[in-house]
Amino acid sequence: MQNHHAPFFPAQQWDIFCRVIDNFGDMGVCWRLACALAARGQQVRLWTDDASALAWMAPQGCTGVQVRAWGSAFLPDERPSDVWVEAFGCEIAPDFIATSVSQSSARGQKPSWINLEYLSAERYVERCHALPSPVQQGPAAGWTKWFFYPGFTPATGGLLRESDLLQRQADFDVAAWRSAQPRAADATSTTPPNARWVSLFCYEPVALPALLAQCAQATTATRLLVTPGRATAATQAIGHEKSNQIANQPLSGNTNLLSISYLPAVTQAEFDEMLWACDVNFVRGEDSLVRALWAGKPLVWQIYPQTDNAHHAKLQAFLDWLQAPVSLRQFHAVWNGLIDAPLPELSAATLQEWSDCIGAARARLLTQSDLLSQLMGFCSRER
Ligand code: TRH
Repeated sequence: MQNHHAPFFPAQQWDIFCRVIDNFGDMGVCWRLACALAARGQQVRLWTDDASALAWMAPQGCTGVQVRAWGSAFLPDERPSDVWVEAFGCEIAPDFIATSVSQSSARGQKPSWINLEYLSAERYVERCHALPSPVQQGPAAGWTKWFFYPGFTPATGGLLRESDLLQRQADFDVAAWRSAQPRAADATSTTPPNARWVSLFCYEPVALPALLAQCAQATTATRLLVTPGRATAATQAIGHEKSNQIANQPLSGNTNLLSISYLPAVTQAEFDEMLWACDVNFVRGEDSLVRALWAGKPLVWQIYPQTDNAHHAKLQAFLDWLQAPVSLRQFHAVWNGLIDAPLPELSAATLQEWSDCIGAARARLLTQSDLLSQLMGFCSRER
């Protein structure tokens, strides 16, 4: 069913191709894109070599989205593709291309072929967004792929932002969400009302022990919500005993100022709610960074590390776009291991400064067109 947000686009058949490298971001982005397309009345097949994360990310599935095994054949009488989205340079299976080429010559219409790239705030993104890339070899030789770069400025492909996101955020009840959380395993009493709620979704930041120590020693209590997988393993590796020792140090006359909850894996919608409910969000990779920007709270990003340290320039470009204050830059440099220095203190004044910065960045983004509107517009012009 076509919804009222995009009456201009006829229902089309989209094929999204996703190969999972590691972690959850490849599937996370592709699944959000697929569901957002379906919400605008489009039909989607999502071809993937590893759908396992969907068991917790989206156990409810999504009407209008079919998940298909990578390399599997079309079903009899299936609708041919109108748009291919090759996510993160994953290279569509040659058999799929060959079948589609013969279908499209019979039909007299080629699909639009989109190469959806990784998110970056670096300058090349504006230069390369929407450039053609002629296909030289294989059954689709002579066709054209189009680079589509997500990004943070109007000259890029934008960011995924569902049309009902702002309404859902406005309707969200932070107090109810917090009171529904089970008590932290190490808590001796309920979380004080003035506690700072902090979410932790990260890899293995070297500064994690420093963060735990800082939270334990602060004058404000911290309720730390640790996501499953690498963040939990990294936190637990620091050791319950050690973190309890840290937490029980009677600094400033306080004890037990840090309580830690280890969360189960939740759906993407519930993950977003956690970000809306917290005062500070530690996020990582690609998709959760975007979701933390929409949450509009102080955030700290652990960028996906690359072997050649290419992520350093990518991180700086993001902080430049963000117009990050010095304390936020310094915290990111330490958190991402770019420099070996003490972790700046998360004082109330510092967090206020970060909050102003992220709020302003979010406001800038909200004046720009979202990724899906741009992608659909691009494909309808290109066809
Ligand atoms: O998991 P990631 O580190 O993914 C990374 C990055 O995308 C990186 O850029 C890419 O190169 C690499 O994968 C291969 O972080 P990201 O991108 O934030 O993806 C996490 C997804 O998992 C996101 O969609 C949110 C979702 N999620 C849930 O839905 N529920 C949960 O409980 C948790 C912890 C995450």
